[in-house]
Amino acid sequence: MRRSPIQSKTSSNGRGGSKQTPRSSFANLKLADGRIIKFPAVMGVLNVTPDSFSDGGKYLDADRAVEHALAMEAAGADVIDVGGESTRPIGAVEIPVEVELARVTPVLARLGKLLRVPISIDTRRAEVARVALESGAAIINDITSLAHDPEMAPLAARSKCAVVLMHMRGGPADHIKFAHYRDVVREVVEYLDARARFAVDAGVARSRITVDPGLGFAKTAQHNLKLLAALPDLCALGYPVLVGASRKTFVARIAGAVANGAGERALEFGTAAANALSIAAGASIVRVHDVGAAVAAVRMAAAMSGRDHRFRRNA
Ligand code: PMM
Repeated sequence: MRRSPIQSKTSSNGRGGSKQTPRSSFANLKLADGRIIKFPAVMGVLNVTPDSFSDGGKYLDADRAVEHALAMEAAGADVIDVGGESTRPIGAVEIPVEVELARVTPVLARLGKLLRVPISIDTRRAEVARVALESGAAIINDITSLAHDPEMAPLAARSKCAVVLMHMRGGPADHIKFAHYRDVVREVVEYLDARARFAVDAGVARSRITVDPGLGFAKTAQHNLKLLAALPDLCALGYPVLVGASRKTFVARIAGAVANGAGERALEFGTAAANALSIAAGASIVRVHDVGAAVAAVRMAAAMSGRDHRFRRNA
């Protein structure tokens, strides 16, 4: 019998008795084209936007975007996530689909031919996802968990692409208004469970689904910390878990970027700590801006938590 998400909460998070190290049972993600993303994996972020929170405006120019994607691949990224719509917590502007398409299409067309690693498209719009899949993208990363656009789930099912289902509330421009929960862990776990069932009912294979707590999306720093502490509960849903902590406001606040003026280093090291601990807690993918630092953190965390077969104690 399938365990309910909340049963698994008390059995796996250390508060309910079990002392077992939480460990993801997923070795990899098999893509429809035969490529394999080995876990734990690093997803490099390529925001082709003028206003994304951390890197807005840097890669709006297609040449610079392509160059950066290739640099992230060379630094060890396992997948490149291309997005054309900003979701910054305050001040994100909703853009027409034509604008999103105009940003990502030229970049995707070139990357489809140049990159060896798979491409994921960060969009909630089926039209953008369709164009990306035609250019060779293999993953749809939908921050609305296929809920925004009714055409998204059928497209994912038809194309046999992988999907990332992320928790959020509200839209990219106003999610911060919805950061109110009775029990954030329970509500996020139940939401992702329901969205994964929805995807499966729509024809997406279970083996192609990854779930994501959506750090910073309708969440305060406290909510993000609770979700990070409860990653084993998310893993217990039975899907690989993706964590996107990279350079987010809560990392800056907690790591001291705002208070002590050591901005950049606090963000870098705060992000690396969040990535390492997420992998040690069972996450399978981290979504990051600084790929080189993340690869090192993820490798170390994987070896220390017994997830790197080369360094198992009895190997
Ligand atoms: N965060 C952002 C955008 N897309 N997708 C997933 N799956 N998970 C995330 O945490 C996530 C995302 C916003 O961050 P950015 O503006 O730095 O890309």
